[in-house]
Amino acid sequence: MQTIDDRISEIEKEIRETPYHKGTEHHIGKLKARIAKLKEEQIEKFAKGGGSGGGGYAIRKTGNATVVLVGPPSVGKSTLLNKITNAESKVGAYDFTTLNVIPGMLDFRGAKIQIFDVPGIVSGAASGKGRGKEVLSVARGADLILIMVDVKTINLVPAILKELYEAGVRLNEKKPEVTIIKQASGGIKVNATTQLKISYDTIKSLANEFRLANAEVIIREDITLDRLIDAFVGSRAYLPYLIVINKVDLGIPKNLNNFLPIGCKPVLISSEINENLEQLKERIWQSLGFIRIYLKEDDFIDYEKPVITKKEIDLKSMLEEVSIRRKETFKSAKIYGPGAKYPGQEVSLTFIPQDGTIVQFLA
Ligand SMILES: Nc1nc2c(ncn2[C@@H]2O[C@H](COP(=O)(O)OP(=O)(O)OP(=O)(O)O)[C@@H](O)[C@H]2O)c(=O)[nH]1
Ligand SMILES: [Mg+2]
Repeated sequence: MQTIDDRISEIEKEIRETPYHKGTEHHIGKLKARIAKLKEEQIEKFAKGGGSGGGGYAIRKTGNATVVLVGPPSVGKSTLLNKITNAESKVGAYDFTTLNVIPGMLDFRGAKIQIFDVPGIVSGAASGKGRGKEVLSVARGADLILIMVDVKTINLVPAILKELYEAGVRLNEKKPEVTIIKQASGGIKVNATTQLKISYDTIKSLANEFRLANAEVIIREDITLDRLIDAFVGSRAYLPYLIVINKVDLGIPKNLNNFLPIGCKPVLISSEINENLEQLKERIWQSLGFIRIYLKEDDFIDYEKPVITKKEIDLKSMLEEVSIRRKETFKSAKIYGPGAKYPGQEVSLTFIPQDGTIVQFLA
């Protein structure tokens, strides 16, 4: 029987053999959409914990955020987890020491950051090599991905990025500016706020491929075929990431940037000799976009237990996330410290605080 992988390879071959131009764009779009659907089918099996390969990992997420360590075997993922969290994950000088998801909790600046140590991944992970699919489905549920290699395996970064992409993870990419509204009749209507490179026919055949006969598709960017397919698939994970290079105690290679995405600033560490681990925690914090808010009640400011929230979140949304008494009654706030024009400035709940802002809610 033909497996999903066979079907994918067949369609990929057809794409390679079809020249890309305006006249073939909708056909290529259709083929790419088919691949996207098949891959999604594969990954979803694992995300649901089903599938034939032993099923996915059912891990409970707790804390303010979840970070997943993705990398090849033996780069020191477990060693790092043991150093910066309360976990004890087995460390070994051989590949695939870790066979399961091992959670650890990093306490940093009042935030509880859950870190998952997972089995190493190799090329082909997304199509099922090793524990690849399970690992990648855990990665999809993360808030931040740490791509971890060591000084000897930096050349594997592009392959890991590719595996994550294949698994539906979009790193440092904005969600496509597309809204799809299903309708009862009227066919496929496209409403673009900007000039589009791709044709109406292509958009229509993509929609049909995703079983949409009647819908309004609103597009607010000059979208590529791949991003439009992502919008139709709908379940892509748009995540921030950091590249971590371990074992710098063995020396730092000179050609490091050849293998890294342009503009990426890797974190160079040595888990074994505790080099730069504080800087790594700082970068994790920054990448998660966390800030601390200190609550003030009467004259008491709780510096011990800040509220951990994210940049660009207003006081109203922040309140929804925390458990404070009488929060429904709050109508405004007085603010002090960073972000306040003067101590005790009165603001509405649409105010966006900064890291360190002291907030006294007023009923
Ligand atoms: N020199 C050096 N060795 C390290 C460092 N960190 C880890 N190691 C060694 O690298 C080997 C692999 O470490 P692990 O932490 O088990 O690696 P892993 O990435 O979890 O490996 P898998 O679970 O097999 O995927 C062990 O022998 C560690 O002692 C480091 O900073 N420097
Ligand atoms: Mg390990």
